[in-house]
Formats: sequence, structure tokens, C-alpha cells
Amino acid sequence: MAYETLIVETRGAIGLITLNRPQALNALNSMVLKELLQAYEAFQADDAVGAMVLTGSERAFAAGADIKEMQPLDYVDVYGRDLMSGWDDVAKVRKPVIAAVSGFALGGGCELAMMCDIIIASETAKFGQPEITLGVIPGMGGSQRLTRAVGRYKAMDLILTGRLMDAAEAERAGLVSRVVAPERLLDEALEAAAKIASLSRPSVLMAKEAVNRALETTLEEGLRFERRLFHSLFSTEDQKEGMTAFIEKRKPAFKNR
Ligand code: CO8
Repeated sequence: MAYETLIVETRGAIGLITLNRPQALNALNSMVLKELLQAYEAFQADDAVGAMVLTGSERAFAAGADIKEMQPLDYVDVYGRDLMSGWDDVAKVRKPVIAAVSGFALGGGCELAMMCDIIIASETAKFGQPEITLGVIPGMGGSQRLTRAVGRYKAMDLILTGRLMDAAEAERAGLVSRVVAPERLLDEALEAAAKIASLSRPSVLMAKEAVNRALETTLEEGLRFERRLFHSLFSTEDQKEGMTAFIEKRKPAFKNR
């Protein structure tokens, strides 16, 4: 299928999505949202795909929600359409998504990266929630996900001042898990995605679900949830295969069953 704002391709077992609105530094408009949901749905349904990578250009992962699209709207418009609520579905994709971030990841761009499961950054990456400088606040989850990712005080600093943080600071703060040279960015993300895609699919999906649950529930409930998922994996052929392969000192041949 043809996309207007994305480049969507597969690389082996990886679904690769590249945001492609260079004239607007990949600003996220309603077409990007619609197409991203379509691409996610297609990769989610494709059994050959085990993980996804979401990236932008060298200059910008995404410089935010599209300010030109939002500027004329009034309260009745945004409340009536429940503006930004569609992005909640982007965060719900079940297969793992790695954000490969180069350049600006601002506002909605930073929030989109935080909807992914792993953030790998180029040394050139800049993260921020500058909405306050536009007379608004983050509207795609920034005040909630950034606070959970970096803690209250760093999140307050970024969200109240609108300042940008570089890749090194983002890694220190725990938002970014790896920082690499610009020319390594995509390969690093594809290699991590390939590793994930090579593992048993049910355990990968459950691992993602379990980690996400940690942000939504109490420790006691979370531990119970983890244990139940852990127990359930003993019903898979891949559990037998994984543990037998370890004992036999060979590589497991997972069947995703
Ligand atoms: N929306 C629309 N267009 C954009 C955006 C954007 N977020 N960012 C950049 N562009 C456009 C510029 O307008 C420009 O277009 P043109 O050539 O037609 O003038 C083109 O991209 C290139 O940008 P610049 O010339 O500005 O490039 P610079 O290198 O000089 O600057 C910056 C790069 C610093 C990234 C700068 O473009 C910038 O500050 N962009 C905006 C960043 C920002 O504030 N993002 C937050 C947006 S709000 C948001 O994401 C969530 C809001 C949620 C609200 C919820 C309400 C209900």
C-alpha cells in the first residue's frame, strides 16, 4: 500500500517505518497518525514480522505535533474531536517497537518516541517538551510518560522551561538506552530488533506486556501478573525448546508456539 507521510518496508523479520515529511521536520499531523496506525496494524498482523523500528530523518525524528494544523483550532474543535486521543492506539501496538532517534524529538516527537519500547539515539538527538513555549502543555502523554521515565524533577525542568536535552543527558536520565554515532543509528536499531525478532514470539509479547504493567499497577499486582505470564509460558513448545537447547549446548530453534 502507498503511504503519503511514511516509508514502510520490511528488512528480514523487521518492520521498518520511516517518518517522511521532510519539509515539516516530520511534524505529526492527522495523516501521519492515520498511516502509522495502518502500518502498525499491517506489521502486527504479519507473522513474518517479529519487531519494528520507527525512525525519522537525520535532522529530525519528529519536531512535534503539526503546529500549523493545530493553530486555527479552538476549544470546541479540540474537545469535540478529542484531539490527540488517537495516539493512544499507537502506544497499544503489541509487537516491540524500537525508536531510532536522530536530530529533533520535540513535543509530540518526544512523546511518540516514548510510545515505543526502546529508544536508541544518535549523538545528534535532542529531546524536549517545548509546548509551554507555544502556550499549551504536552498533549500526547508527555507529562505522564516523561515523568515515569526520568522522574518528577527532570520532567518538571523540561516541561516547565521547554528546554531541550541532548542525547547524553537523555541517556543519563534513563530515557534513552543507547547512544551511538549517527552513522550507526539505524544498524544498531535494526540489530536490536533482529535479536528480538529471533526470540520466541509469545515470550517477547508477554515480556513487553509485563514491563508495561509495572507502570500501571501496584507491586503486588504486578508481581502476580508477571508470575502468571511466566507460568503460562510453560505451556509453549518454545519453553521446552529453549531450555533443552541450553542443556544440549546448542542454539534454540523457536517455532513461536
Ligand atoms: N509543526 C509544523 N511545522 C513545523 C514544526 C511543527 N511542530 N516544526 C518545524 N516545522 C516546519 C517549520 O515551520 C518550517 O517550515 P517552513 O519552511 O514552511 O517555514 C520547517 O519545518 C523547518 O523548520 P525550521 O525552519 O523552524 O527549522 P530550524 O532548524 O530553524 O528549527 C526547530 C528547528 C527548533 C525544531 C523548530 O522548527 C521548532 O522549534 N519547531 C517546533 C518545535 C515544537 O514546539 N514542537 C512542539 C509542538 S506541540 C506538540 O508537539 C504537542 C502539542 C500537544 C497539544 C495538545 C493540544 C490539545
